[in-house]
Amino acid sequence: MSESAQSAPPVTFPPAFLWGAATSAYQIEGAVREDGRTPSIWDTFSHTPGRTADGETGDIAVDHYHRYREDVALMADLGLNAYRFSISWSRVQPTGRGPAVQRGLDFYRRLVDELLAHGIRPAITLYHWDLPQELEDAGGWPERDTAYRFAEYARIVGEALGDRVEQWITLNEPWCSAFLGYGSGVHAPGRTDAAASLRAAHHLNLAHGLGASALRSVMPARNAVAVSLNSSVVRTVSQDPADLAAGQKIDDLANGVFHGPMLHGTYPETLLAATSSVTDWSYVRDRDLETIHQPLDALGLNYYTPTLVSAAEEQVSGPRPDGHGASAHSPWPGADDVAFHQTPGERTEMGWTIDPTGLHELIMRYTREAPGLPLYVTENGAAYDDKPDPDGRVHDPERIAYLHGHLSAVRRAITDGADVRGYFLWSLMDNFEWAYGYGKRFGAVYVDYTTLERTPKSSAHWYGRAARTGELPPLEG
Ligand code: IFM
Repeated sequence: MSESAQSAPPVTFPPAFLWGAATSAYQIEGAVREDGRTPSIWDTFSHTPGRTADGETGDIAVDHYHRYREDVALMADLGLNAYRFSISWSRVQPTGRGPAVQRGLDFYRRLVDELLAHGIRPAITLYHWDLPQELEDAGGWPERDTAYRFAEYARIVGEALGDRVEQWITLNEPWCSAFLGYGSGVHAPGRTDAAASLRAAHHLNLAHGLGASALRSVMPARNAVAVSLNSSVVRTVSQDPADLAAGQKIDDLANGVFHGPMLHGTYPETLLAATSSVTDWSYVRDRDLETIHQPLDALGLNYYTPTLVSAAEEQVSGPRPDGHGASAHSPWPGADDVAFHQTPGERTEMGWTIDPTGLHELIMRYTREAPGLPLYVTENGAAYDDKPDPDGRVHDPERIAYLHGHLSAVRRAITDGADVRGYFLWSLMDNFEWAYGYGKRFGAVYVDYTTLERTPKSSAHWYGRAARTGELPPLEG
């Protein structure tokens, strides 16, 4: 550890700050055929040969469906005061439409009650990528009807849990659903159609707007409705106009395509122009933008690493080192004239460069874009190749350093005037990292995938201490 980190003044947080951890249903629950649940697009995708590392699936995952009490107790022992989890849509509405399955809702009710009994504030994400397969069979997110189905589902969950859960997130990282799911195809449903990915983006936006009003129509007014965006911090290799234009294009495709309509009620003109060879946007109907532009109570920011681009010397299609998995198809429609570069610096096991300044930049950007809107870091964390010592303990000083750096960046942003109310570490425990399977460990809690035994890593103890004291403990020596 550097001397400056040792001797730096303590980093302290406001007393009401939320210290949470985040997970998502398909990544942790398992029990995929229990209590009426039907396949989601991730069940289908992960069971399709060649789609995930070693053909791994979320069939068992970390068996949270059966071990949720143990997992809540773990969080409480560590001292966390908030937990963000997602609902499996096909557990609640197996065909993606029509009446709810009570057993599915009951599971989440039990989980919420367990959290509340331990003094942990639940934050629900309604959609973390696991569309019911029947809705994909009917066209998926490129189809407008999927947005209406989402609103119906949002209403059902809001009615069931709105009396006991105050924090609600409509969508998690719609960029991944649209562009990795329908563009590059590295995520479910694995389609590779640039025009469909932009249609999907619009219907995800519409789903957010319709879902937010459906939630508000059935929930107490005190509840907060938000969305979690994986907004990119886009940097360019130079200030050359061609590189700046490349940066603008990626910023529009990563950020403006969602925050434009959600926060400002409009798609950026530069986005419409840049994608005009891919789509004519004729599926954006009158009043859609008004519907999407719902007042939000908070904004969730998910941050891992910045994105570095330049103008491409020649047109590039296919695989690029943009950190979003290998595919012959680009997740960036209309951006074949942009080149992606590896940001210099130390990297995590995902190959993602560690740069806490990006988190500060992101928070300050949204402080300007959406003045007065409370912000939460709804995901931030790192994968490392963690292994237990012979004594069974798991030491992960790199993750502690990562958390220290990023939480310090959050604190700097608060000092600089940002209204950041909480931080959710990704992730509570090791889990199914989508197309990477179980090979990438993001957890603060280690999971032995043979026995499913949970062991808090040293980062979990470090983070728990931060949560209990409101102050970052020193780095491990
Ligand atoms: O595991 C994912 C999560 O589901 C969404 N955000 C990024 C995480 C790490 O890749």
